Amino acid sequence: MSAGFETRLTTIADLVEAALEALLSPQVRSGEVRRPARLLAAMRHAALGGGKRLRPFLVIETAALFGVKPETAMRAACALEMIHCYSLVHDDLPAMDDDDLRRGRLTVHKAYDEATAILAGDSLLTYAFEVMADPATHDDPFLRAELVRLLALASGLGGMAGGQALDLEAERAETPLNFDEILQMQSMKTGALLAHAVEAGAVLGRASATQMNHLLRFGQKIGAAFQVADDILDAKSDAATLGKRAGKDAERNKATMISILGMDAAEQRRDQLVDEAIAQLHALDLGARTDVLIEAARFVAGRQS
Ligand code: GRG
Repeated sequence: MSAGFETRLTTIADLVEAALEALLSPQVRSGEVRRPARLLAAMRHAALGGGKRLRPFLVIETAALFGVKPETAMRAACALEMIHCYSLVHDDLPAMDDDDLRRGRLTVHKAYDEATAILAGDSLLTYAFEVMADPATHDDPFLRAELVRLLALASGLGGMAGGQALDLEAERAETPLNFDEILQMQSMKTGALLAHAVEAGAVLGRASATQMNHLLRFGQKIGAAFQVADDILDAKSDAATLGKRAGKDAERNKATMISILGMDAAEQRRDQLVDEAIAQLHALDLGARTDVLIEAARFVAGRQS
């Protein structure tokens, strides 16, 4: 990772943190009756003070390809990050992955309680859509409606939540998923939100249909690379480095890219996906403007946590 890329990632993460902090302040907003303190504290635990902020980074940097300023893309970026944080809270619940550690801290249901964690996830999910739909996000109502529609598609039945359902079903099934089924499940569970990040940036930048096509494929490829990298980290790393439990897939005898392909081929596949992602950026023909997204693709694959 170049020093320039690292600085940009940190700068944007700090801006996202500040924007989320403002959205999750105790200040009651117009249309709200009250912000219940314990629920708000649980939402803040889930959304503030941790995470790489990869999805907001991709929204902001994709929009920047088209000259959109970070502050103009920030609310769409925060809405997506809130959906991501909600998914982590619910994924950690006893009914799902039953984890105690996330981002190096106690999971929300451990730090608070299960009912509060469910409600914190619900409230982050609904707040994300409120933020996206708000006129402050963009002055064009049609563009806002499109962002809302695409975020819903990425998060719901045919996207992240659906992918999580397929994953849970597979854990309880007698026959493990095959290669194509894993690909599909992962493209929904993890890939959909990452692809949405790039898609939302392209919508904000009013990308042409051809540009949108290349960027969407770029998003899908890095989503797939991210998940292979996640499987590799789960197998190779430890809780101290990851900030969450490691070795879960093997413990559960779960079918992953590694159980099917083996470690070496999984690493090759991850690198090939990164190359394919970068090829989509070259096809945009935007010169050095895409350099930061090229580095982002490499970062997704090479991350250590
Ligand atoms: C509960 C509806 C529902 C969905 C859960 C995304 C998901 C579906 C569960 C997360 C489980 C998981 C750990 C999947 C692996 C990929 C992933 C999303 C890792 C965490 O994302 P990072 O590395 O996390 O971007 P940070 O903490 O940096 O934001």
